[in-house]
Amino acid sequence: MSQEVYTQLSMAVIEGDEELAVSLTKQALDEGLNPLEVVNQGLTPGMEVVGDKFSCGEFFLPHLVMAGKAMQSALILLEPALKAGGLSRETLGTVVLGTVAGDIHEIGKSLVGIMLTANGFVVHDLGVDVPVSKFVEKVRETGANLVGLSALLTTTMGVQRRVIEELIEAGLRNNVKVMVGGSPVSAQWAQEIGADGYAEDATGALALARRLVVAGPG
Ligand code: B1M
Repeated sequence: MSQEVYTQLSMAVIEGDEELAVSLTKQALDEGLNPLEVVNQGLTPGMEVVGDKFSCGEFFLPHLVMAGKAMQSALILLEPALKAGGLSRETLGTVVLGTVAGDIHEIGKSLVGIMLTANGFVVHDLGVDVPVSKFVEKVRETGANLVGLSALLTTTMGVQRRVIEELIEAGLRNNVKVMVGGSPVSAQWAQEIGADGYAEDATGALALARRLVVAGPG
C-alpha cells in the first residue's frame, strides 16, 4: 500500500502537480507512513526523474519550477512529523547553513536543516544565494561550531572553497568545522577544498554533523 502512495507521489512531482503532491502527502501522514520514507521513496525519486528529463531536453525550466513547488509544499507538511521523529532533545551544536552565492536550489539544503534541527542542532538557515561574507559574519556572531554549505551547480561549487578561504582569513577556521553537500559535490571535492566532510544526503549530513561536533574544534 505504501509503495503505491510513494509511486503516486513521485508522479505528482514529475508532473509538477502541487495540489496532488500535497493531498498524497496528507494521505501518507494519515496512514502513519514514516515521513523520511515519504521524502526518500516518494518525493526524491520523482525529482531525480525531473532532473534526468531536463538533462535530455525532454523537460524545460518551467517543469523544474513546478516540480520544485510540488516538493516544497509537500515538505512543509512533512516538516513537523520529521522534527517529531528526531532522537536528541539535548543541544548538540550550532550550525550556520545555506546554499552558496549564485545558487537558488533550496530543497535539499532545507531538508538537511530539518534533519539537524530535529536531532538537537540549533540551525541558522541563511537561505539561498548566500554571499560568502554572510556565512563568515554569522559564524562570528553565533560562535557556531559547524557551517554547512550546499551547492547544486558545478558553477557554484567553487564558492564553497571561497567560504573556507574567507573563514581562514577571518581567523575563524580553527573554531568551526565545514560540511559540504549537493549533487555535484563529492568526498574528493571536500578534501580538495579543505572541508572537514561531505555528505551525500540529509541522513548522511546528520551523521557527519554529529561526528564533526564530537571531534571538536581544530
Ligand atoms: Co536546477 N539544476 N537549475 N532548478 N535542478 C539541477 C541541480 C540540475 C542537476 C538539473 C539537470 O541538469 N539534470 C542542473 C545542474 C547541472 C550542474 O551544474 N551540474 C540544474 C540547472 C542547470 C539549473 C539552472 C541553471 C537551469 C536554468 O536556468 N537553465 C537553474 C539555476 C538557478 C540558480 O541556482 N542560479 C536551475 C533552477 C532550478 C529551480 C529553481 C527551477 C528548481 C529549484 C527549486 C527550489 O529549490 N526551490 C530546480 C530543480 C528543482 C532542480 C532539480 C530537478 C532538483 C533539485 C532538488 O530539489 N532535488 C535538479 C536535478 C537533480 O538534482 N536531480 C536540478 C531534491 C533534493 C532533496 O535533493 O537538492 O540534491 P538535493 O539535495 C540532497 C543532496 O544533494 C544532499 O542532501 C539533500 C537531501 O537528501 N545535500 C546536502 C544538499 N545540500 C547539502 C548540504 C550538505 C549535505 C548534503 O551539507 C551542508
